[in-house]
Amino acid sequence: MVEPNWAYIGLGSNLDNPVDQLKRARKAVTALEGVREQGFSSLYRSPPMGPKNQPDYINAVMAVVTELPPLVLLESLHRIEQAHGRVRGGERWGPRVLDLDILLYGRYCMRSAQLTLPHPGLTERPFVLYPLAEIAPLSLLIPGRGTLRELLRRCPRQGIEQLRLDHG
Ligand code: ROI
Repeated sequence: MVEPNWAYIGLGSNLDNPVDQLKRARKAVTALEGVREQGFSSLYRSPPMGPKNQPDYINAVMAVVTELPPLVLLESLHRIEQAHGRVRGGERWGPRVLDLDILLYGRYCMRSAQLTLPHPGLTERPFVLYPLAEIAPLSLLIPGRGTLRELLRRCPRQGIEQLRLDHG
């Protein structure tokens, strides 16, 4: 266990009832020992980035405070993905039942085979930045990339649809 840190987790799914996948994943993350939920964005629908021959994605972002070190948190998220029937090692950028990514972990910067922080896709993905902006301050510093406000300015809100449904 380490000192509590803020972390932001990206959730995505485009198979097997994605809205339901994200609701169940939220519960599973909240139930982890050493993890407390601080916020959860709306759900967003967007066409697939990458190969187009797959269903639209549902995405959301979750804020937590955690005492788990980054790689331990990552392992816990992988276990949740597996419990949801995620099979790793499928087609690169192919469809998935559940994807849980650590987007940010405090001000940590790291690059290892298992984990890169901040998440390398964060800066240009509207389906990550706009939900993040719902639950994080615009002054949030993305280490090495500037503030959330600056990233939003460079990333048009394009192709994402905010779902108006109760996902509590
Ligand atoms: N595209 C969208 N819209 N949302 C995702 O979460 C997502 N995840 C992926 C790839 C295949 C890159 N495309 C995506 O892993």
